[in-house]
Amino acid sequence: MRRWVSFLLVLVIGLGLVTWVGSLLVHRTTSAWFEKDLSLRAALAVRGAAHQALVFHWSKDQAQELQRLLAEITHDERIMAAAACTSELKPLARTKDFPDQIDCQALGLNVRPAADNPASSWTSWKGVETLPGGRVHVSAIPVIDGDRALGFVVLVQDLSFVERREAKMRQYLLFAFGFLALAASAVTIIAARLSWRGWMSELRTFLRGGAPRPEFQPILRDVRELVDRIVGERESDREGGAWTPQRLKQTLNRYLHGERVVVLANRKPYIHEKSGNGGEIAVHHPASGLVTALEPVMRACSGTWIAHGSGSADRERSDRLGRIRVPPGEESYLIRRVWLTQEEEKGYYYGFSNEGLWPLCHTVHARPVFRSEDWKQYKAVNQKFAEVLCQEVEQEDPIVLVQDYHFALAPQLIRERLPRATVIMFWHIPCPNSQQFGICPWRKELLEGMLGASILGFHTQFDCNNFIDSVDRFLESRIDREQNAVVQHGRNTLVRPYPISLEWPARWAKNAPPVEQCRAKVFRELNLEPDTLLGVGVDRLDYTKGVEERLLAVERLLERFPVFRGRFAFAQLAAPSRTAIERYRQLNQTIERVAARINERFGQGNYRPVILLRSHHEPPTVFRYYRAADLCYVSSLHDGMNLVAKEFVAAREDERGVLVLSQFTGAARELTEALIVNPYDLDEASSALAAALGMSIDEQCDRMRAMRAFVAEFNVYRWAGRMLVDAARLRNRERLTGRLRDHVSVAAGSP
Ligand code: ADQ
Repeated sequence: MRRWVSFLLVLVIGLGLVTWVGSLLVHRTTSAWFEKDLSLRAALAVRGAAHQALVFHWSKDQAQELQRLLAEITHDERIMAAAACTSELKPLARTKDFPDQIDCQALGLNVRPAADNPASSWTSWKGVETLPGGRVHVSAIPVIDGDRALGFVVLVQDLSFVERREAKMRQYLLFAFGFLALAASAVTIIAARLSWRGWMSELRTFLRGGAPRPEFQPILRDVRELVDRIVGERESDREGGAWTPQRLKQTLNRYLHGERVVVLANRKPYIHEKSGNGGEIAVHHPASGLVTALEPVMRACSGTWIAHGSGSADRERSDRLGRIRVPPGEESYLIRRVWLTQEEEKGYYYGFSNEGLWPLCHTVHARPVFRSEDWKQYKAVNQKFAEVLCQEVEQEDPIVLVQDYHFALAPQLIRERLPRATVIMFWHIPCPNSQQFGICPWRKELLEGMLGASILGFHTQFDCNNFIDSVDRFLESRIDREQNAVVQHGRNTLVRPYPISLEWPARWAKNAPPVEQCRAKVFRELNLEPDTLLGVGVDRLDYTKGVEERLLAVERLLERFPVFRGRFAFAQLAAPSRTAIERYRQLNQTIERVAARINERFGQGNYRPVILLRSHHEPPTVFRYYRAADLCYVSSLHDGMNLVAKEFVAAREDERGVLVLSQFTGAARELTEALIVNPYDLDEASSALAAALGMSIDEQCDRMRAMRAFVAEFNVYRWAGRMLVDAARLRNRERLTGRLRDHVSVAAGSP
């Protein structure tokens, strides 16, 4: 509709302009024509048939006869009046209605250059005069008898007919232009309709398998990709219903013949730590989104998880090769721990990974630090892990899942040792744009390392596009935009979005006590009044998670809405993280300072608005807090996905509680029923907190139900299943191509 209105507007303006210019031109041209025409008529009237008689009566000074002659001349319908003036510029005769304003003296000066000039120098004169009755055309024509000038005749002609004719012509012109413009528009619309139809039928032909025209290639590629993806997803979902551990196992059996999966990650799901003085050994589950997502997948798939043995009791609890079966009591898969020296850990983990790549990939205005010593360790550790992985696999073409930015070089290193391996690399954090990526001095090596993978997964299409742009900018390779793949050294790497999620139902929610009990226990632990409204935040203490902004939003809420003072408390579960890095230590202090200030401003008696619980909490505790809360605020400044948001949703079987979620998380694209905020905008964030605290139970239920349905369907088994099915298709294709290549070389070698 808007397009039509704009089209009509442009049409009308264009038409107006053309008409205006046209009528100006018409006016000028027709005026010139008509004036010329009138002058000729006047000359003809005086010099034609009446000329002899004029000269005769003039020379005899017969004024009455002259008047009769002049009256005869005015019989011409356009000549209104006529007069005769002597050579001394005096009136001699005139018709009845000759206007008084026109006098012989004034006109004569134009006709007779000087009093004593010869007759040959007398000239005709013409002009337009404006009289009370309208504009008239005046001609003064000399009357010459041999070499004697007798005087001149003045003819006054009506100009109104010129204006009438001009107006008529303007009307015709307008009509003609209007008609032309409408005809042109109609032709354009018909042409556009026809080409749209042609385009659609081309598209249909192509989608049914026909050959596309080259100019349609780019759009057809997008359409085909979208259709393929939707159809693929629908089919695989329809085939097996909901994604469960059983279905993931079946998928592995069906597509990958039950092959074992090998995971390479920095973290592992079970860390053995010696506790305090007693020296007892406890098992910890690390605060890590990667582990949260991948552990249920490994329980479903079996296989080996290779990771850094970072726990103080990891060696004691592993065999000679660093292996241990987990989960305790279930023992469905194997963890292989890799031992790193302090120097390696410092350079590879704290240095290059977390002071270099982590800030490089997150747009949070933290400066990345790149040291060549760290890079050396990063390369060496990637090499070490790749070697361990090759020891762990039992066949030439294993399925390997390389996890995250700690191992950007590993896919290539694995490929060099096991050329037939199917390597899936998943990047858990955002992928920066090419400009930002270009900051890294070893950008080419990183990209080449990642391209060793067969499939490269990111959370969103946006991240995939950023990666492909960086490859395009920094490497000599071919981008196959139709397949969303990078082709290098004759090998394809598919670049695909696989938004990560949680196991469903979440194990920790399933095993948790009822919501009321959780709430009661948390309220007891925190010493809260029964009518307190409770908010929670759960994070590793990392500057990308926006914990400081979150506390400031709580402060702003209490400033703007005094009704919540004394009633609203915010519990922040903050697991210390990467404390060997200065930036993280600073963050710890800042959070402590801000929390103390807010508590001083708004606290009274036992009431503290901010409750900082700065330690690692095991999943049952984390889930207890989710279930006890009225709201959960996730305020990341930039986050690949953010599983805390999904965990909160998974924890709320009672369909209560409100999620306030930063727009800068991958999760915000999926959990659209959350209250989505810009965490930098404290007014907006505090308004959302207030809205969450005042939200009706019905609305809470509606929103929570929709989000739970989404996370249930798009769970982590689906995430892994889709990647593994894509990997299986790729393996199959590669096997067939390999077989074909073997046939060709055998045939070429045969006599
Ligand atoms: P993370 O940065 O670790 O993950 P996130 O996805 O939010 O972030 O996962 C954090 C996990 O740690 C959650 O399971 C949470 O329960 C747990 N956790 C947080 N604080 C805790 C605490 N104080 N005590 C105990 N446990 C705590 C990275 C990316 C994310 C991406 C994941 C998965 O940065 O964007 O979602 O990988 O791909």
